[in-house]
Amino acid sequence: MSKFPKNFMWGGATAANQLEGAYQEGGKGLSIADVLPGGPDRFKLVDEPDFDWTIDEKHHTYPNHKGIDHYHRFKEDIALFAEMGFKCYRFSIAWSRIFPNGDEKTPNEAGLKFYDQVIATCQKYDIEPVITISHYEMPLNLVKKYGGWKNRQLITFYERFARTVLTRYYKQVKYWMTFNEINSALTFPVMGQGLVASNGANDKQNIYQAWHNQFVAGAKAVKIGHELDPNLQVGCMLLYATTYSYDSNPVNQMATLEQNQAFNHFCGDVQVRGEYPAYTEKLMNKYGFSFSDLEIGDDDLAILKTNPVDYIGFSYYMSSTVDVADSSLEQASGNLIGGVKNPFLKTSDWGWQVDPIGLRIALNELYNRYQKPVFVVENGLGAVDKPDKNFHVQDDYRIDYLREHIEAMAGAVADGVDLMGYTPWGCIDLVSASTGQMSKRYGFIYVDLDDQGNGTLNRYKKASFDWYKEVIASNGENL
Ligand code: BGP
Repeated sequence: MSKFPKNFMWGGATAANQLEGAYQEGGKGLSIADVLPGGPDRFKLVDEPDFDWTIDEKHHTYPNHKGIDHYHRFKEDIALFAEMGFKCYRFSIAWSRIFPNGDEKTPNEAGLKFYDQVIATCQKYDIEPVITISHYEMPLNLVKKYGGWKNRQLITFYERFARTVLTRYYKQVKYWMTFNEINSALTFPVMGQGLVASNGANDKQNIYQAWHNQFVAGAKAVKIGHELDPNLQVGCMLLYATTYSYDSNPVNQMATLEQNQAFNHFCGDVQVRGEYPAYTEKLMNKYGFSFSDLEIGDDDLAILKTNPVDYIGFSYYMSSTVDVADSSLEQASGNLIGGVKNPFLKTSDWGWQVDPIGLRIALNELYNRYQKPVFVVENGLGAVDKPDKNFHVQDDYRIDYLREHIEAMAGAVADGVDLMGYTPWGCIDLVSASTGQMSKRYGFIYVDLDDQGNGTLNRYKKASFDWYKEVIASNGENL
């Protein structure tokens, strides 16, 4: 008998701004992702106080403008996913294709037509679409004119966007997520919240205010979804980094508990339980403000309470290790949420600490905390692939990484975790979120495109393509 449930959702995940390209076609407006320059300094550049939002083609590349041209090649790409046997495909809808400026009343029909076709192509192959409503992309106008998510008016704009896409697609699409990695705003508030230095990203109160507005907007999307069809599954999406104490020093253990509350659990607690956790005031006091300083609408708390999410989607790439007692310990440079180096773990080419057992722990922690189904909607190894002269990539390192994480998921299922599925990140090579470059690749499919935007854009199957095909066909038995 397979270790995974019969209807386990094997698939892959992408995000509109990282693969579609065609950034000014079909009536699409500019999004925050379109003004992020490529390269490791992309967040620093956009965060300069005098950043003027002008696309400066002379000095910077903008990889998202072209993406991997999925906008024109989605049929070919989805056919390749089908060849691997995908049961589901997680993708996002570019907000700026549907509402180019974010604040208009009428949606852009050409944008909706594009996703009609994407969804129809999935259906042709019996692939279940899983849609992230907002994935690190929001109309630039909402950032410039309204200051991003710290402004309450965004609730109305998001509600309109969510209602538009839910109403259009609820008959074809059962699985939805409200905001990608909502908790990541604590470390990078640019992409998800539209907060940059010039509109107060350095002030933590803005981040918590933005979260509150997103929680309410997300709860409204849950409500709309359930009104359309009570069986619709609308989930949250968290960036989960299993967090260890470096040692048994109670001081480190306490700091670990607090990091878990602040990073891994706060956003999930509100969205899954429908109320702010008991430790909310403590988190806010740390930054010199109080819950009562936030702008909370009369019905907000009731809306949160009555519209919790149906499942917990999360990304898992690495764990984090906390030490506050010994300042001489080496830091884990590259790890998304910092911490010290864990001597038991290897690191990826980008310094992310690879930890498959940490995924089993994450699954247990999340499921036992909330008792709602969990879904690993991102996981994978960003690596520099070296194709041979026929463009074949022998990515055994990626296969090893994925195998170990799938084994960890099987362990969690044996632990009793209700696990819905697995959609490894970047199932086709796409633009990296943190570097804005192509050279950090995750895919089963190689795309001939380099960091300067040169290449044929042709697609080639990597060794991991056939391997994953067999994993799916055997429901996780043949690893
Ligand atoms: C997550 C994001 C994705 C994605 C992935 C890999 O944080 O949801 O959008 O890109 O991480 O990150 P990166 O591309 O920086 O390697």
